[in-house]
Amino acid sequence: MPAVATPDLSQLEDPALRSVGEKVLRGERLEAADGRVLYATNDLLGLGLLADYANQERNGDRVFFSANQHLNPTNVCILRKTCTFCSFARLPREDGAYTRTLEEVFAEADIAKEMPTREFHIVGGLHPKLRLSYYTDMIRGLKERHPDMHIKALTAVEIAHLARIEKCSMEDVLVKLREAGLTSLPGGGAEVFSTAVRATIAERKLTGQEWIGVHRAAHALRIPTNCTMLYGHVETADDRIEHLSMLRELQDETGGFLTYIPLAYHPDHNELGEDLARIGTATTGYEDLKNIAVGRLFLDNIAHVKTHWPMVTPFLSQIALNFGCDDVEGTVVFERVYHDAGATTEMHLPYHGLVELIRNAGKRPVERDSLYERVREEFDDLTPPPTLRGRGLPVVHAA
Ligand code: V47
Repeated sequence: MPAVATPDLSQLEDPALRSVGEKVLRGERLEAADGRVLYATNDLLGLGLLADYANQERNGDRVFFSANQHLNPTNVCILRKTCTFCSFARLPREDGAYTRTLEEVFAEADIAKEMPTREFHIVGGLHPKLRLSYYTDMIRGLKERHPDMHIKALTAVEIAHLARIEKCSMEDVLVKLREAGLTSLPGGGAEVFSTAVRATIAERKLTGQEWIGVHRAAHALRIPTNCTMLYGHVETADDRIEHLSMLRELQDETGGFLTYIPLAYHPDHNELGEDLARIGTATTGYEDLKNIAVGRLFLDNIAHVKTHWPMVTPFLSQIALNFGCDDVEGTVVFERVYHDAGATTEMHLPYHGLVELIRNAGKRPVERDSLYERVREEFDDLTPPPTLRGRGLPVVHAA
């Protein structure tokens, strides 16, 4: 890997950022006070310069992406009334509630046969009646139909819910899912770990410590997981730093996190957005880039930082590649969690569109699988696939 140019700290506008920058250049771990400086600075370009340096030291100009398809088997969730930030969940008899049969899930997943796809990303709600066997049968059925596919499925909250329903330990749930073919867990459900924040936005959800406990259990079983933070609602900079510190601590202990994904809160069609009078005003690009950069600098022990383009747009994700990010969410195909909350992005970014997005940012695209094994690095013979228009699939117009 070519040597990374050392940033000239004297050029940084914010003097406070310079002393944090010195630590970054020395490869020293940042403390909570440093995190406060990073969140407080208005020198966004200076912050980006430091995060880009930290990322390039690790990853050079390589940017990972995955060919994946999201599946959401149900939006029925017993936390519908108390997770006030969520627009996806429904009560069982509420308008718009749905629960797919396994055949319906398999039919939607079959789209993967017509596209380059290596991963199913499966998340839903806490359904009061769906048993563990629904999910193990689903994973088994998907693996039978798509033997090479990786399955990244069920957030920590869903795992804990299934353990409660089945009256067994979460380890038992994880082992059964793994036997069925599970590869890894997604990072959702973390929100912000602060008890005070959770009391406002997710009163009855797993506590932060419990979320950490599920991931610790998964890592002990050698099931790798992702981690997230939902920002841009009622949390303070200190809440964010506490959250990142808890993720970093678990990673020191287990090494089981693959990637960190900051998730931008979308305020439409949920109670929290109404309370905050924030309808139609999602986070700003400034906040989005800041959260990417701080994540890269603070989480010195997590290999990857991913930008979730359906939330922040493919355009901002492209810029994020110069603000500390080395990983872009995949082709997705169907996205319901953010689109129910007012996201205006397309749902599907075609494979060649992702490659171009990364290349046009001056970076080197690398297709990866769920475990970050490289599966393709040469794209010179890549030709755009036939148009999907008229096939009932969303189409991306620009990248
Ligand atoms: O846990 C819910 C968030 C998450 C809203 O692991 C909202 O690779 C914004 O975790 N506005 C689920 N966010 C999605 C998720 C994820 C996404 C992409 C990749 C990975 C991965 C994981 O979505 C939830 C919650 O934090 N969410 N409602 C909302 N209104």
